[in-house]
Amino acid sequence: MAIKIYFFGPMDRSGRVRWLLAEMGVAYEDHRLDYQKQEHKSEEYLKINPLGAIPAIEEDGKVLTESGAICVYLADKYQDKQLAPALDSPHRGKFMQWMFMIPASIEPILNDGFKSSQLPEDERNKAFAQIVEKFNPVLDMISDHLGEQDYFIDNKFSAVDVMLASTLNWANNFKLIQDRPNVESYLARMKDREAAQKVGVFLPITPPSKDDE
Ligand SMILES: N[C@@H](CCC(=O)N[C@@H](CS)C(=O)NCC(=O)O)C(=O)O
Repeated sequence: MAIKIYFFGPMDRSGRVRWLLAEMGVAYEDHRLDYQKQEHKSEEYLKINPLGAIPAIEEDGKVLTESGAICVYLADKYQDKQLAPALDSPHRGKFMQWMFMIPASIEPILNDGFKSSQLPEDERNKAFAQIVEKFNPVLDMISDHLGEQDYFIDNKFSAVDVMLASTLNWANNFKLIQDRPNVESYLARMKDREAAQKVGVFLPITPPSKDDE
């Protein structure tokens, strides 16, 4: 039975899961929720994810939530596609660090960016300056780790690239990536990937709705 993916639109966090599966050539079935109608808060969907968030996947009656955990699970499940270092690889530790760090420590900063964009101008500028201050060490860390590699972990395309590029794209929309040529060209390379384009993960962000299809 194909993996079922709950999502709003191509560019939300479910895009990572759909992109990863497209990279691996694994079939999946989309189950689109209408954000405007708040279908993710419906009684039916809250049985899938009590937090009322996407993505969630359903496979053989089992549900998984959290984009990072889903991507680790899938990359490990389809080990032959080599999108995660093996358990005994010297690169496994760093792979896990970034798969956790992106949603747990980096995205909360960007969520603050989203909230601050809705404030009145003077408060917005102040809040944004704080976000830049918090985000710059993250960018330094990313830029230093990446160096001149094409891909983030062991210079091989992996699930970290899927997670990281979608987060960097979000940061880029807030114009948070400045003067980092290696990070900018990395993001451009990820956007060029056929599977990413097929899934539409880097389409311009618009309020998610059923009409996006
Ligand atoms: N840490 C979660 C975050 C999930 C999340 O916040 N998803 C957003 C869409 S990208 C959502 O469902 N928001 C709906 C809401 O919070 O009402 C993950 O990485 O999966």
